[in-house]
Amino acid sequence: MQLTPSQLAQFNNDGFIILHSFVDTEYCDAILNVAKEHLEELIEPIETELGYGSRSKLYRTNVIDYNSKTEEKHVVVRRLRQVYDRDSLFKAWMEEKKIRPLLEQILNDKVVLTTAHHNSIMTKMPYISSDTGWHQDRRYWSYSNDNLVSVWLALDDETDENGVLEFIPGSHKMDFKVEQFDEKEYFSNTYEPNKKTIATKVSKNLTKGDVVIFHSLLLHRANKNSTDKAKMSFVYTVKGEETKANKGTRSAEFPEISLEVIK
Ligand SMILES: O=C(O)CCC(=O)C(=O)O
Repeated sequence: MQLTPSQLAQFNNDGFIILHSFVDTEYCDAILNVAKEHLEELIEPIETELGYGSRSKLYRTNVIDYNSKTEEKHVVVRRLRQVYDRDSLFKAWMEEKKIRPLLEQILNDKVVLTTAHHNSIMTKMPYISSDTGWHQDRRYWSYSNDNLVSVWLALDDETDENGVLEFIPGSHKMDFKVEQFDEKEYFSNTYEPNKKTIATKVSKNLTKGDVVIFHSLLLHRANKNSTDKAKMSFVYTVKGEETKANKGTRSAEFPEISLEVIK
């Protein structure tokens, strides 16, 4: 399976592409079942809702032995981290061959899994989760260039009510100034000059099994979850082989997995 020239042009133009019904329901359910066990047992490393919102830029860039233990008594999980090593099912999805040719096309390079950053099951718990502000995934990562994309799998339907993803098409190619971002590098929605850009956002409802591939510089956000059921999504990041993690940063402290070329 390959992207058509017009799909590839769409990715290059918009910074994201949605592959509808890419993964079947049974596979999503199997991943969900394992993820739910890890959530019930609170298997570390876990990032909590509090940790997700309150950590400094320095922490997010440098700390590698993160876990939730010291943070709070009643843990509200925001993501299960380091999922590649948690279960063969998670590993299998991250190494799935069907998506590889598309990633090769998009990266125009050999595909390498990064386990340092998005290597997670994102969870948005009912009612108590927060909005996710406008951000670029790349902001806390440290690489020689920006040729990285995140692969988002909707393990269940994602709607306005439970935390729909929103994107600003083309923002991966825009030049931004430091003052357009707040101290945690969220793209400020109160800064007047940003409002015109934010007005171009698109909201993308997802159905269980849909996959979104998006550029590491693409501005995106998500609503909080106002339903009584957790929103769960699997997200991992790949880079081109030519893209190198900068030494001495978190990006360089976790293994990378080079994936065999599949045409
Ligand atoms: O809140 C969400 O579901 C989106 C999370 C996200 O984009 C991120 O953590 O990078």
